[in-house]
Amino acid sequence: MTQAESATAIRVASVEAFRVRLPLVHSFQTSSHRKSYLEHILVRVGDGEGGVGWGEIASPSDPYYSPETVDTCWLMLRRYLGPALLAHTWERPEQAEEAWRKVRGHNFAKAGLDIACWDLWSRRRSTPLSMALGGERTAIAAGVSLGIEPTIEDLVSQVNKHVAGGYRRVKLKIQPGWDVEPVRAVKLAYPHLVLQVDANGVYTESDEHLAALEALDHYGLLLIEQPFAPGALAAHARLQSRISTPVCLDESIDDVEQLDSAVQLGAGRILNIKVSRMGGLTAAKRAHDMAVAAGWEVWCGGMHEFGVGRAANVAIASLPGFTLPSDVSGSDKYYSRDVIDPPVRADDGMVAVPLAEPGLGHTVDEDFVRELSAETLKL
Ligand code: OSB
Ligand code: MG
Repeated sequence: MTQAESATAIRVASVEAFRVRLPLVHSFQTSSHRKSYLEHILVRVGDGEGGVGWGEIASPSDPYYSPETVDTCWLMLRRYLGPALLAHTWERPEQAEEAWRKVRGHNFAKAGLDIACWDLWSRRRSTPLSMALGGERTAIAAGVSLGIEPTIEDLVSQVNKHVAGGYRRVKLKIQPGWDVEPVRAVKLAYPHLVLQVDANGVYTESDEHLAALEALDHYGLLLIEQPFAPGALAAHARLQSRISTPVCLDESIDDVEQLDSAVQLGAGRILNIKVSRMGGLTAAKRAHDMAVAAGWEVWCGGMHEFGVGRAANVAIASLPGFTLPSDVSGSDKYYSRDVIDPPVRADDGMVAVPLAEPGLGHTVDEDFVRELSAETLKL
């Protein structure tokens, strides 16, 4: 980088936010109810000189998968994070997060602003976001995450649909009572399918739960994701010492300090990096670098992102350490119409990295976003 380039100071002059609901093409079960639509926050930052960047806050509406919700993110954005960014001057997108350095937690809300700053910066430079981040891949291997279905037959038919759609690996959500049986049924139907499971932290070290987790060790799974509660690193380490399937952490890891503890304890061998959970692209890249240095494999997880967050996931997943298939499926797995044009597409299980366009590489359909917004905010 030349002296002149590195000296270009940026100050975000406007922050707008939109609470957007998109209907789901296939409803899914959460801890409390079946969801038929999702509400995320889209963030638009402007540099006051015609430059624009978009980000997405993909927090769920309820606090079962993340302590943050769309309501708490909206509040944090309006009250603290947006004003902090407006008061901050930065040159490189890695410096944007210094604006909210003093704010503890609230990674999902921070991630939305961080993505928008990366998009703004890379559009100003006419650089694809993937390249700005140091990405090397031209396409990402796409996997799907399949929820708990009413019956095993429903699950196998979901697997069938996505295998037929070309996806490279399948992740099954599990919970006590829905673990060995669905895995066995799917393995029987698709013996060569690359399969992994995700428990979202609902198992304990009870005899019954441990027996189920140990039984899963015999199905050749790629990984077992987050069997125990987020804070239970020691329990993950004990399980990892007893099974040969790699344990993968998701909810346990919000920052590099927690990742360092997990590595020291041997609490797993694989990290699910979510841009949202880590607090943005800069933080996700930091976690990627640390995990790779520690000999852990990483892959890119998702939070059912709309197009903006999905495009950011594609960009981060192009980094060299993302060696396992990501939860970055095509937009059409979740939404019949997305907020970006063109939508993210998986072709034969691969999502192309948009290397011919600057920033996120997709145009945000602003009219559609405004039309769908239940509430908007301008700072
Ligand atoms: O644990 O990975 C998870 C979605 C919401 C909350 C937690 C998780 C997920 C997913 C979705 O698995 C993956 C996707 O975006 O396709
Ligand atoms: Mg998970």
